[in-house]
Amino acid sequence: MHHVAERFDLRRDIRCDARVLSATFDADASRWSVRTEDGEVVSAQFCVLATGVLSVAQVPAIDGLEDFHGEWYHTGDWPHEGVDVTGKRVAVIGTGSSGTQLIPLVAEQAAHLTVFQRTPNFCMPAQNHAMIEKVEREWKAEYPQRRAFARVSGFGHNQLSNPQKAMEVSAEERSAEFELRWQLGGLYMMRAFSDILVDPVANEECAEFVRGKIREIVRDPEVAEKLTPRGFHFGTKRLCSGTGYYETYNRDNVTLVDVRSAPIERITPTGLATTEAQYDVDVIVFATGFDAMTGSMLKIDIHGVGGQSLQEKWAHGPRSYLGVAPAGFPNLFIVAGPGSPSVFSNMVNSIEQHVEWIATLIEELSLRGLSRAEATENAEQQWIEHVNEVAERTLYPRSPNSWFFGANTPGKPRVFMPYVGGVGTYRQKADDVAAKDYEGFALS
Ligand code: NA7
Repeated sequence: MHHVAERFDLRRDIRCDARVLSATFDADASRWSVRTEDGEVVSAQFCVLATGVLSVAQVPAIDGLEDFHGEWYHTGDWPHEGVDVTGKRVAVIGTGSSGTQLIPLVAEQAAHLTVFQRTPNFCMPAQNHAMIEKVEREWKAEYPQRRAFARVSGFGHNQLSNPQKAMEVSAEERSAEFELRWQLGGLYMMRAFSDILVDPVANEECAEFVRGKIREIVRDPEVAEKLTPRGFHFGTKRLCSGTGYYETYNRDNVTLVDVRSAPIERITPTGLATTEAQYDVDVIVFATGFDAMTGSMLKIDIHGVGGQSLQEKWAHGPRSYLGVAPAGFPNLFIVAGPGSPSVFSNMVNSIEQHVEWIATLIEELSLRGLSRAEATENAEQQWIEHVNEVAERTLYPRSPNSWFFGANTPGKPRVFMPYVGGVGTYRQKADDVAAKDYEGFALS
């Protein structure tokens, strides 16, 4: 980043430590007025919200935290220095991606680790290891092809999808494919068969394979059972990927507490109290996730045409054309937000696509001597319907208890937010819009 900033002389255009409080559109001047916490006001023709989709850390409202005598942290707001849990009694709340990656490392250092689990999720082995020189050479030699493939792929990366359907092949072949994907690690399992996220029978086969792995790895059958995900489809809560996650529960210094059956009642000066027991700890780590996808944007007071606020417009869920441009908010663009592949893809790829697409639109306006682009209500509505229609073809709507739906944030409307039609398909649709003279936008 430093290299790029120097090389392209970008520093003069960057303000650091500038928290934006509001952005207001002035319809007469066709400009955005952006105000920072320091009171500075910047006038801009365009405003691009690149505020991130998993950037607003959420600490659950559990009574008593202010009275806790120990240290506490949120995984999404981790201090760069100064955290050392060596020899301490640690509580980790949450077993999503952050929890499953953090827990094995904390267990190695802590005197004792108590994990407070509400919903067990599926955790794949990350299979991280030191880079093998030959592999690195091969990958680098193929960078252009790999990048080109990723751009048109379903999820924006190079993980090959198996085109077969799960129940088309024999039980042995199915098992071999699942085993191969387990060995490859990370999120490869999602692409073991083409219908894993569509056919409940295929999905259950995959889920059962992973449940078998948990039973194999975790020595205490009761603990294994507690760790076993049930009641939602495999992959419909964001799949986790960690190193030695299930193995960690074989350690003597790790205890798993099921807070679904005995919820956390309060935080006490010395630890946590569930409805069943008190757990004294020195450190509490909240691995409890984020106000996902919309949180960072709705924290800014954004007003478009006629003074309408984004909060009002999105009161029942986020709305925008292509996930990029909310109608009623001219010259405002969103990078990798709801209604686009976003968290449902390799984020880097999706961010690049949006940045290039938005930059091209801005350039096009300037070349034509125009000053304003605004999505029409009609185009926005049709896009929302398309996003929902595509989601309906998958198993996601059947398991709405995830942050994809905003289910982890109290009071948030339950709407499935990402576009699951595929990264390549999305890119094509966005390019078609541009090729058809920005169909669905009013340019003026
Ligand atoms: P996630 O995936 O939202 O996981 C948060 C975890 O914290 C999850 O297990 C939650 O259980 C749990 N949680 C949240 N609130 C509570 C309370 N009040 N009590 C007990 N447990 C709670 O966040 P991550 O940071 O792990 O990952 C975010 C994304 O980053 C991830 O999906 C990847 O895309 C990368 P729940 O499942 O809600 O019952």
